[in-house]
Amino acid sequence: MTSPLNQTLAQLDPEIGGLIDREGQRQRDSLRLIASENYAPTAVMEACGSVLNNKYSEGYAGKRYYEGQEVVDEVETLAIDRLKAVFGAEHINVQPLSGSPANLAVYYAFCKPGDTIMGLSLDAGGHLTHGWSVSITGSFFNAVRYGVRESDHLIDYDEVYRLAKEHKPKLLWCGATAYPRVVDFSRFAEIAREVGSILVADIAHISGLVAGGVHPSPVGLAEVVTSTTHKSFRGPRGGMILCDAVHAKRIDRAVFPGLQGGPHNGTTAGLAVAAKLAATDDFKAYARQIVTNATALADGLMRRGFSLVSGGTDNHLILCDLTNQGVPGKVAAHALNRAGIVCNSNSVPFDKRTPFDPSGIRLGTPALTSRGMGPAEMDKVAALMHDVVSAPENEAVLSRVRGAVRELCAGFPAPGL
Ligand code: DSN
Repeated sequence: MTSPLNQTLAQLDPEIGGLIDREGQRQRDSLRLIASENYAPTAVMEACGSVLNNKYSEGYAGKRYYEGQEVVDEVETLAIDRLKAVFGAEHINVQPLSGSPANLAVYYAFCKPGDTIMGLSLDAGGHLTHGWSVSITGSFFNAVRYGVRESDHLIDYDEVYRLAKEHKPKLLWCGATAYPRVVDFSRFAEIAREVGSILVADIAHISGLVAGGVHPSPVGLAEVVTSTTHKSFRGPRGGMILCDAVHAKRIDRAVFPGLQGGPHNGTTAGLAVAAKLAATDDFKAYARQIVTNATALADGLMRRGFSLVSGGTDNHLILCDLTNQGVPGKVAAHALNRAGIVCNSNSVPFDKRTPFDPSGIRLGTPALTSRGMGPAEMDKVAALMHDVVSAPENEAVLSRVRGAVRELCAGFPAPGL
């Protein structure tokens, strides 16, 4: 009999194996519009689930605490070199376990508790770790928040300048999780330079677009850039920090030993694979298609009466304000999910509802684009979404849309599963 240590998942734990199969089926059969999700390529998944899982590697290549690092050092160095070539950064740390730990490491590198920092407010599209009150970053630091203009939902750079001049933050954060427009990194850099702040660009959502050349890069403008690696970049679940050479030591020390122990080496290998893919012309075409698809989806929704924050999109992301449809975001997101269209409810700027029961839904095209869908499919998706949001409690509509979603998905096999 095979030892339990050598049994497959299906043999040893059919309960968990079955749940993973079910999740695969869900990912195959649904239209995944969560803006931060994607389908990691097969080779990335393979690297993540490899023997590298078994190795501890505190430290950095050539300077580790445990023996047996000859392979891991090469893996980490390759990941860094490939990412440097993609992003043109002077220094890269690939060890942060995800986006929030990457951001926390930046705080740890440059700030003391009580220091003033500044970031985009969560309800205007920022991230928790940009100084929101319930995050450690909003309680350990004096967080000043800027927003978007009520008239056009765009970042008000004059307000950023005014607040930065008044508060002189140690860190000025730019970047967002729910901002459908291009971020003007040059303007942020000017402001940071003038007030003496370190500019940190969190490009978690758009790193694939930056790598593919369809969103301006903050590298060379922001002294520090953070990102997750699994969103539009289509790599493993992880994080990274890019920075000017002058900050390399501080950032590395903040990640390890400051904040983390051993890196997840399988993830590092997966990131190296994703970086290899990101350097190709195919990836550039993919990034362009993400934006083309988001524009097509936005147009299709607006033609059907949806109101979009800022009136459209420049990137991979769309924020719908459902107030005029009289359907709360959560009700819409739940009905859409039942019909096989998966997104998340989301606050919209100046939302009158609560963050847990907001007025909007957030959509993104990285995952559907990975399936090979194009503008024609985006229009079909917009039509199906309209059907559901117009009748979120009508079981017959939900069931009809569910069938149409299955049919659409069947024509565009999901990669990496
Ligand atoms: N959870 C991510 C998102 O969905 O945008 C941010 O960390």
